[in-house]
Amino acid sequence: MGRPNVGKTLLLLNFAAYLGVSEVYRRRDLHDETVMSVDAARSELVSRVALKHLDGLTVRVNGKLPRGRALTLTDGVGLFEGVHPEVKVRHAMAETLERLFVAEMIVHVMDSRMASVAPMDEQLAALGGTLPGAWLVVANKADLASDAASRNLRGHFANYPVLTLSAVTRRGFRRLKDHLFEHMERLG
Ligand SMILES: Nc1nc2c(ncn2[C@@H]2O[C@H](COP(=O)(O)OP(=O)(O)OP(=O)(O)O)[C@@H](O)[C@H]2O)c(=O)[nH]1
Ligand SMILES: [Mg+2]
Repeated sequence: MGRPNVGKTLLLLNFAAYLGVSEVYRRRDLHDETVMSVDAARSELVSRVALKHLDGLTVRVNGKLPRGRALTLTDGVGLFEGVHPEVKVRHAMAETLERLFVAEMIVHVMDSRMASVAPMDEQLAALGGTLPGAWLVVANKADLASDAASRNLRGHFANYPVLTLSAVTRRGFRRLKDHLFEHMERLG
């Protein structure tokens, strides 16, 4: 999860492909889940326009996973301060926030280029520290950021593991996978 436009959807889809997954599940509402290819999802759901889609997106990973566990990865809608005028956006935000309390791990995605940390990110990370699921901060878009900017973010969230990566170049995906799998081993 994370604020709009930080690259959550592209990260989910490219990481799914990296794990060998070729299909994802798109849920428009409770009764309508469709299967689509990772490529189709990338062209339809990744956008420079923030909050362009509010659909749920789920990746199910099968295969060689630690302790024979199943792995389900889900996308979140962009979170922001204030009350959005559209009911659909408010519902999607509430659903995303609800997952904070049930997920076994949260990946909190930020844009490495941020000059300062947004209040929404501060609030999410503070809440994350109190929840049972493990919290991982991902500093995305590293291909566009200076090393100093990435270091700044790591310094700011010194109490959390911070992975600097790029959803576009896939730099850092190996470390993301290792982190996830080690967490699955710990969960048993
Ligand atoms: N250069 C670069 N661009 C990226 C990266 N990750 C995402 N983008 C671009 O950033 C834009 C937003 O990506 P999305 O994946 O749609 O972002 P999101 O966080 O899902 O946005 P919302 O769903 O609106 O909250 C798109 O134009 C992506 O191509 C990255 O690591 N590097
Ligand atoms: Mg998205």
